[in-house]
Amino acid sequence: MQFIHMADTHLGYRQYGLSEREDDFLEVFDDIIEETVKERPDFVIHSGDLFEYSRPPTKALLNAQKGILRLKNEKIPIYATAGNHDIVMRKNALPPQILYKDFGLKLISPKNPYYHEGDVFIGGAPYASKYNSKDLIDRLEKIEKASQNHKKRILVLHQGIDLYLPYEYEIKIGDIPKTFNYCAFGHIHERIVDDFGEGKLAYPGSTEVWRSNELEGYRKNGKGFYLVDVGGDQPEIEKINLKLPREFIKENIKYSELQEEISKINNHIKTLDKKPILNLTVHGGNFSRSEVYEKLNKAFKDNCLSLRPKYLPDILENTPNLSDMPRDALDIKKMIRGSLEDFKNEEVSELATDLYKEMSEGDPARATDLAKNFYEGLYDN
Ligand SMILES: [Mn+2]
Repeated sequence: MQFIHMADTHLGYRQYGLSEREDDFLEVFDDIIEETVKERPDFVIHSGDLFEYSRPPTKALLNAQKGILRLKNEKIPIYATAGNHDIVMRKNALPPQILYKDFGLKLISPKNPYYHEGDVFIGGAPYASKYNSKDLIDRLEKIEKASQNHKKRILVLHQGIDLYLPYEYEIKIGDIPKTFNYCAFGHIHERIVDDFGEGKLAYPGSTEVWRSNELEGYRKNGKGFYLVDVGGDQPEIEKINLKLPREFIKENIKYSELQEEISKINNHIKTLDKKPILNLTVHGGNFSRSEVYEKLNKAFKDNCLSLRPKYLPDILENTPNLSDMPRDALDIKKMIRGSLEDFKNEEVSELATDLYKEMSEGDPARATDLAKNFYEGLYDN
């Protein structure tokens, strides 16, 4: 009994506002579907964040439809639950996955919390925020009960766990039932496989580089999905890596070696099929940003998709180092929560911290989406 476990495909994400990046995410999804058809698993599990937005662009919807229809034609069932990106802060809102019901997708939702695939039990819930974790824990109890008489039991969730995300979790590891053979998680974009309870707990990670801070994990552990065999006593998990369509080049360059490094990178770019994304940090020496920018732009404007330079001249190195300060001293989220205390509305303070996160280090378009969804949710209720 084999299945494919994937998550966090984020279809419709237009990274850096580039349509090429939107296409990269779609291409990776196509590749996963191709691989799936080759592997011929008994079924597929998608643990949430199929889409980047709760109202995805048509192109992303069509791409997902094409893939899911392909699985249907190959008689490979797919089970999916909604992640925080698929359904944003709207109680009882329907995630876009529901569109594919007639194309064979089985949505794991509060209405249909579990299914049976042969003698395998597949149960779970959509993403719940930290403030709804009590509801989630109640749900988990019921799902665990329903699973009891099945030989093999799979739990599908899209949540951050305190063990892996000590600052941004929604659920504690102790609150997850321990009697499942395989806990198929989504949400954390790194790959994680751990022993847990009677079986394994796994995050397959995102399928593309969604934020540039995922690069290190990608280089170390690859990106892709898991092929899981639950036939034996313990699940066997095979990590399947994909070749991503586009390279990210991330380099730290000493100002004194700028010319040399530019020609090295240019030589490397000549070997690539697609224009890469360049994350370059120039450091050391006293240089002007505009001078360095001119040089980089001249060297790379025609052969890279996006040039994202950072500058760290020596002069900055004398200013106090923020990372030396105690973490609490600069906990902006805590400060936002503190200043919103009078509202006594945790959803408002969650909205504020999410907006802060997206607007400072994330995606302004997503911030707009969050705000829109929040207000529409208010009017709906
Ligand atoms: Mn995600």
